[in-house]
Amino acid sequence: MFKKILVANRGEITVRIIRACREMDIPVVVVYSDADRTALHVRYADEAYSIGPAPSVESYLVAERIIEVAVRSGAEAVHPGYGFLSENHRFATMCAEAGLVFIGPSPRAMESMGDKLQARHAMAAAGVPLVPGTPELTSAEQAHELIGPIGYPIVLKPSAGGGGKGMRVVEREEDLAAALESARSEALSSFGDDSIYAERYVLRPRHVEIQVLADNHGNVVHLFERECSIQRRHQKVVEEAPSPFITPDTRMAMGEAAVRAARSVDYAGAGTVEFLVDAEQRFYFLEMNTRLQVEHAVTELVTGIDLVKMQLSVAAGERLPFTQDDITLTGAAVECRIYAEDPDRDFMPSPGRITALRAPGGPGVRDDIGVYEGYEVPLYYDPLLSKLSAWGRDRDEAIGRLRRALSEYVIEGIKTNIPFHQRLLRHPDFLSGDFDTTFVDRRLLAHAAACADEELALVAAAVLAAMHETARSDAGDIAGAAEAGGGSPAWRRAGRRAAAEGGCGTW
Ligand code: MV4
Repeated sequence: MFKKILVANRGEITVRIIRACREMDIPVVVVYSDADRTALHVRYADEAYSIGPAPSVESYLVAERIIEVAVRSGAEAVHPGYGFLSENHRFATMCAEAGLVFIGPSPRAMESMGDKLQARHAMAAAGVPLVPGTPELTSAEQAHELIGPIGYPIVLKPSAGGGGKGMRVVEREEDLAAALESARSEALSSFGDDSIYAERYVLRPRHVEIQVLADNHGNVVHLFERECSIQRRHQKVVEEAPSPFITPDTRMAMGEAAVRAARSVDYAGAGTVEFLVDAEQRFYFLEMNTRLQVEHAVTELVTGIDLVKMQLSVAAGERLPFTQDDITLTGAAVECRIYAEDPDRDFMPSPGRITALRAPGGPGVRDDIGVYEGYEVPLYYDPLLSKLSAWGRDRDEAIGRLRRALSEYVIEGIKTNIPFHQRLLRHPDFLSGDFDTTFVDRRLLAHAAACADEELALVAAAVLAAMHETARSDAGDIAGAAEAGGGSPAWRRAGRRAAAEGGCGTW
């Protein structure tokens, strides 16, 4: 096993990786930017080195500087975490050239999955189901011809993209040429690559992803699925395992497809194969993430397998210690991402000092936190504070524990999205498992906005009623009337209506 490793990341994921290393007696080196001198990952590490100014392009994204620290500190391997350099095949190559093991798949596997057209090609050859789509679109005429047999709506995607960036839905043929033009120029400026392709647009899909794990001896297994449909503007907020939607047959078929996908690119390490699943449980390959994911904890909770330890041991050349038949799914786990953002202000980031902090505990609760009391959350990075997960014998127990844990969580000094989670975890459609990727924006937040409007209307009506009464009774100020108005007909009617309509304020 490695004698020392470097983690090229920050925040809660770096803390998570350090925990695995501690359990394996591996000393850990970390790097930090000027904004992260006092960060938790720096405090947890055995050694820490400054790598530059706060903006990540000048610190966490500077491959040369990170590799230099790794070599200088005597680390043998580099764990990239997620984000930053984690899916950059050039960084993986540079590590190898510096004599460091990159804890992840080969640069070739990363490159072929990083280019979405290349990935679709490889998946088709491996017999993994794909959404009907086109090769690269090179002109409007050729695009019209290729899309004809697929039919509308379609979605244009940049081949160099991923995670929904630069996607464009085209509803009608007459909009194609303009959409293609703008997709191309956005792709060029975002990714330095203007290749675009089209897929049939799947309506109200679920996002279900399969965790895979492979060693360098040809062994590939899957660790079942994570349901990730609870997301807002392409940002996941709640993930769970198993999916409440898919059947055991679909689960098995998706697991096998994911293993074929990984095998076809000689994958090694931990990876995730993302699928869209339609209402009829047909599933289609979307993309493969060649890194450890934010939401890996729910898989760990239902399988009992420590994914980070597995990453380290396969990177060190060891064989997987289990076969597919040894892997079982026990109970259910749900995770919510706790962000420093203000749900009342369109989820704007809410950086600042954490003046009080008490994390929950108790049966079935896991808190992967990256901050501490007194810490100042910087505005330069993703504002993820913690991932709170709960395990239960079944989904209801997991959700009950998560709600209970959220109610224990105290974070003061900054705004967090905890109130959003509390509302979500009581929503009837979430509880019944009846949701798709459009649920948060279309149902949950739309409903909350309507409630806010309704509440405002009720308050306005009540104030008007109170003013009216004040004027009539000549009994003093509005506040007095409003207070007395506990008994006034207008106030009572407003209150009764709000209660009877039930939708608002019940979750
Ligand atoms: C799609 C799709 C519908 N049809 N592709 C968004 C993220 C990126 N990985 C792919 N995405 C989508 N691709 C076809 N052919 C709908 C989405 C999509 C989505 C996917 C997963 C999770 C959330 C989503 C939210 C909106 C759209």
